[in-house]
Amino acid sequence: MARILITSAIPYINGIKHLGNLVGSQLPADLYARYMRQRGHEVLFLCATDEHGTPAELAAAKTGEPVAEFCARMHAVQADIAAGFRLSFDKFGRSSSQQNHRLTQHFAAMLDKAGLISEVSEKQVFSVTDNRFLPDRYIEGTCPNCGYDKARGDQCENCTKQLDPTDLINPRSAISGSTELEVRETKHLYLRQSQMRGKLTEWIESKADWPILTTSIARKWLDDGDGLQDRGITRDLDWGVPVQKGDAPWPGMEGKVFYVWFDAPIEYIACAAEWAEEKGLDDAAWQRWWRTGHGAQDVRYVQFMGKDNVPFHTLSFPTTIMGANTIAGEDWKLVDYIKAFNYLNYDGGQFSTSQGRGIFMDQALSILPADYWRWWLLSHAPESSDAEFTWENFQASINKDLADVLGNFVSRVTKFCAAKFTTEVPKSGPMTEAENRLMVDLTTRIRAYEGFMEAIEVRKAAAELRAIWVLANEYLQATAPWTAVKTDPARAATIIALSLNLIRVYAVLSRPFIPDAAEALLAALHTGDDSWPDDIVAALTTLPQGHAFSVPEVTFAKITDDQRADWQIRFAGKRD
Ligand code: B3M
Ligand code: ZN
Repeated sequence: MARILITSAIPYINGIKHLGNLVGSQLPADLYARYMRQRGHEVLFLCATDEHGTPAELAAAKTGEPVAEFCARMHAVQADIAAGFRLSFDKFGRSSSQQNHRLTQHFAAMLDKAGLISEVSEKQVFSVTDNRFLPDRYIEGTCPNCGYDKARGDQCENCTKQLDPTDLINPRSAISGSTELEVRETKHLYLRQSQMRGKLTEWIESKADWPILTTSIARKWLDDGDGLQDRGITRDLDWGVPVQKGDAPWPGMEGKVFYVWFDAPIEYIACAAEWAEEKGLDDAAWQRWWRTGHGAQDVRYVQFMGKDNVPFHTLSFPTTIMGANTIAGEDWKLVDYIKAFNYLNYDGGQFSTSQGRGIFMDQALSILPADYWRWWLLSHAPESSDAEFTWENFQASINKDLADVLGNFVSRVTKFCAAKFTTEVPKSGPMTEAENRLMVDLTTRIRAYEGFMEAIEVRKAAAELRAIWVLANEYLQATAPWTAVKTDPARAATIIALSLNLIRVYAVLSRPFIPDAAEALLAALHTGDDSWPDDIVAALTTLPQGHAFSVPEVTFAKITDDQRADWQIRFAGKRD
């Protein structure tokens, strides 16, 4: 038994994620967590909301709520939707937690001790009326390029030109509208990532087994002269982790907070502490996952994320961890494997949160159960390249894989048994060539499935699972119990007894992908035996003769052309 720590990139608080976000981190992380738990490993699966930064402040300002209230409300909304998708987090934490405040301040102190932080003086826009420095996005004015009068200090939304606040004509504060702005000197902390180039390069080069997508992005930034620039890790915002050196104040940094990308990955650690607190456990309980001197030397730590998040996880966060470890002498766990994903596109374009384009998690659940989405998304995961969601493909995959292949097998076998025998597993007789071949094929494919799941080859695992389902239909086709029952009922009974057992095996194997359907099948079979089919012969005799079952309701309904057309129109435009 191994111990596996799994984290998914933590979603920003300021809105509901779309299906492209879901398939790029949380969903495959859940697949892996579920599989590893099922195989008897000890798993700690963590995710959280990413609650700091300008987007959170702006979103709260838009709804008129104090930012802390906005975050608390949106956290509950996101937690609810995550539960709806059956994401099996051991803890869904919050980057605004006290634990994260403390750890972020602690790491800053360690990095400072390690000489990896520098203080840099910068000129920045100060609003006299608001009595604060304004981040670029908080300054509005007229775009020098197109004349749009609501351009932001970082970019013009109208012509997309990237701007500096000082480019704006008639600049004003986005908070108060005041034009009483001055350019003042202010100090910020910078993380000296460039000092770690050697160590980071050596570390990435040692990861020969990582997905190419992950290492190629990391290498690109390491090789590029500017890629590993020192980064500002403080901001002039109210909402965030106050800049402190551990418990002590940081002179000159009063009123500033850490940059959201500095504290967000530290939340992976803080989340474990939140988990321990919720469970009433002590610090040792979470430190055994995170500190190599406290038990985490045996932990395998796997991260899941979209490709846009890779630089932060291969350069910045490792700088934080390595800095605290190798220079300041601590013992934090570095990631062992990073699984990154490409993008999922939507119907000829991109999913877009800012434009409300695509299907969002809450909308998805309002039209179909989680399993339908889980299956499609995971079986089309954007691993080796970007993937595309189309309604035609969605309809075709669901109807074929889930309804025709898996659902149809279940309903044929259970209904046939109820009609020709009883709702109990019939008596099994001698095996024939057909059964032997099925067992050999199942064994080969199940071992391949296990291999893909362990390697986190999501699409290949899904394809293998589908192939395993197909074997059952081929077996039924070849043995034709509906014919056999007329001449040789004992033979038909053998086929059906084996097939009923196969339904249990399928429920167990399919559970990481489609957990609700798997539960429903086990419930219909009146069994709590979810043991893994290590030995297929034994697995196919688990439900003995006389074991009662119920004919399940339709496991998967087909998506009709009318439904598809309706959804296609409904989700064509902008989300309101
Ligand atoms: N919140 C970006 C995102 O949601 C960011 C990830 C943080 S992971 C530490 O894609
Ligand atoms: Zn413009």
